[in-house]
Amino acid sequence: MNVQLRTIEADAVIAIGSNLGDRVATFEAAVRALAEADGVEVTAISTPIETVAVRPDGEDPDAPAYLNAVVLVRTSLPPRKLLGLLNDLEREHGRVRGERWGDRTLDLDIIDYAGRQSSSEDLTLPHPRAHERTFVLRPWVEVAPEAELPGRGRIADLLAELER
Ligand code: A4P
Ligand code: MG
Repeated sequence: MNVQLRTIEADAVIAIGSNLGDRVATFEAAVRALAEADGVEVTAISTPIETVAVRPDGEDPDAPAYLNAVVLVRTSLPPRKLLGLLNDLEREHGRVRGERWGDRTLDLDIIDYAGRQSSSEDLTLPHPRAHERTFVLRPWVEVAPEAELPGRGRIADLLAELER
C-alpha cells in the first residue's frame, strides 16, 4: 500500500523577549535554533527593539530593559509541539521560572498560530495579552503590516490605539 503522508503547514508568529544576560547573543542563538529545528522554517525576523519592563503593576523603568522581537515561521508542528520546542529552547538558555513576569534570559511565546482561537491549561491562542502590548505589536507590524490578531482586528490599528 502506498501511504502518502501529508505535511500540513501553518504560519505562526513567535515573540522573543530577554532582559537578562547577553540579550543579543541569546536572541541570535534562539533564532538560529528555531531555524534549524525540524518542521520549522523562519520566514521573517523583525528588528529587535529595547523596551521598558512591564510588571503586573505597570512599567518598571528600574528593572533591566528588555530586548523584544518577533519571528514569523512556517511550521508543520502542531501548536503543542511548537510550544514544547519553545519551552526546550528557553530551558537551554538558562531560563529559570520564578515570579510572574519576572526577569528572564529568554521568553518565547506563540502569539498567533494560523489564526486559531483556542484555550487549554497550557496554551492560549492567540496569546491573551498580545493585543495590549506594544513590545509585541511594534516588531510584528514591521514584518507583517497587514496582519490581524484573531478576534481583535488589524494589528496596525491596535498599535495606533495604544500609542495614541
Ligand atoms: N502559555 C499559554 N499560552 C501561551 C502562548 N500562546 N505562548 C503558557 C506561550 N506560552 C503560553 O508562561 C507561563 C505559561 O503560559 C507557560 O508555561 C505556557 O504553558 P511563562 O513563560 O512560564 O511565564 P511568563 O512569561 O512570566 O508568564 P506570562 O503570563 O505568559 O507572561 P507574558 O504575558 O508572556 O509576559 N516586558 C517587556 N518590556 N517585554 C517582555 O517581553 N514579557 C513579560 C512576560 C512581562 N513583561 C515584559 C515582557
Ligand atoms: Mg512566556
